[in-house]
Amino acid sequence: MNQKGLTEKEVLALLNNALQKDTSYEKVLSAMCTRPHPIAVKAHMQFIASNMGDFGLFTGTRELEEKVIRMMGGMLGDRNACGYITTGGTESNIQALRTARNLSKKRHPNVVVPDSAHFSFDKIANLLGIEIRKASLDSEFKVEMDSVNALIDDNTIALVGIAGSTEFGQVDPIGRLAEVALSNNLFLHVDAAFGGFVIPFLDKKYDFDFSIKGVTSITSDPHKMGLSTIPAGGLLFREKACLLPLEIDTPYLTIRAQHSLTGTRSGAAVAAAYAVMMHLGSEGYREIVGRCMKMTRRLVSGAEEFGVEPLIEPVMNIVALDVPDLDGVRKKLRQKGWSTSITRNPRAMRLIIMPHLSEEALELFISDLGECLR
Ligand code: 0PR
Repeated sequence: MNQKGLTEKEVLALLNNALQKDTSYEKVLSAMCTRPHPIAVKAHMQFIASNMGDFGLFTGTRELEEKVIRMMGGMLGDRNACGYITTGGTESNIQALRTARNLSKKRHPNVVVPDSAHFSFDKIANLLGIEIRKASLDSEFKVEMDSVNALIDDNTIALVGIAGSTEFGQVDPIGRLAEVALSNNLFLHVDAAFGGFVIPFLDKKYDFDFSIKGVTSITSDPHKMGLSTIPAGGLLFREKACLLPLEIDTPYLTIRAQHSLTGTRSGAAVAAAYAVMMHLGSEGYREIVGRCMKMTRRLVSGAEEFGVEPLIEPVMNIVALDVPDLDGVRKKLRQKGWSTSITRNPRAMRLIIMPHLSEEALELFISDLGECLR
């Protein structure tokens, strides 16, 4: 650190230099985050000093958190669900399975997840000492129930289903997972980190939430399709009792106990999530999701004109394109400024049509893709 501080102008110039090196979202088709809604940014700034790690001091922000959880519960099939605003999908998944583990008291616990599960579950294996068993997928990249059943044994404590898988945007058969969970007395966690703010607003209906008996907990992230600021994840439980195994005593705080994984945590993210949800309402989200889906269909039809097919008909605003010479084409697209991603198995080009993408940018991408394929 310098002994003498710089002027505000000098510091802001340094920040600007750094920002120039960051990728602006215009040509990003690889991210599940997006530019936050302007009202979320305003709310974030307004609540920048509020710490939910000691929410006895910030009772107003705490009320907002309760309201966000109630709104999210309403979106996810149970107005009475409880939970809290986490730092994102990773923390929510960790905490859900930490609850499952603490409730079960098994000495060598295992959890059955779909092979399409996000890498946060590999972190969970390492952190929580839980064996993660990966069930195979069917031809549409949904988890295969025979494989799930074959992996369950006496040490299984939970099943995981994904509603909006990271690579394919696919929704697992949550209803069938719930039947198996109920008959084996297992915890069922649904990872809707991405899908939580998409599926409720699609024209086609998918059963994936608390309206299915047997779903114990859900991850759904305001900082993805919720258009809130980072870091805002959501963890919801059907039963209040599920929060208890996460609690530790906090004798020197203004609150008696804390159930979050982090200590100090952002009240700004809570206010941002509240503001954008109140401002958009379900009509606003439906419009945004509708636009993303329309653009997703346009991308598929554009790619098909070049003879490139999607691996599955997109369920949500995520497309996996079966592009020949994948690495070569992605490299050429990169040179044109496009950021794309991949699916692992099978390898394909993974594209996410987030709200930051304009119609003009999409048309440019389609024509650049055509050029790079030639
Ligand atoms: N569950 C699912 C289904 C996810 O897709 C993700 C993240 C998570 C959990 C973990 O969420 P957090 O990253 O909030 O902890 N999926 C994206 C991914 O890893 C996240 C992402 C976001 C990636 C922005 C890139 C990016 O630029 O691919």
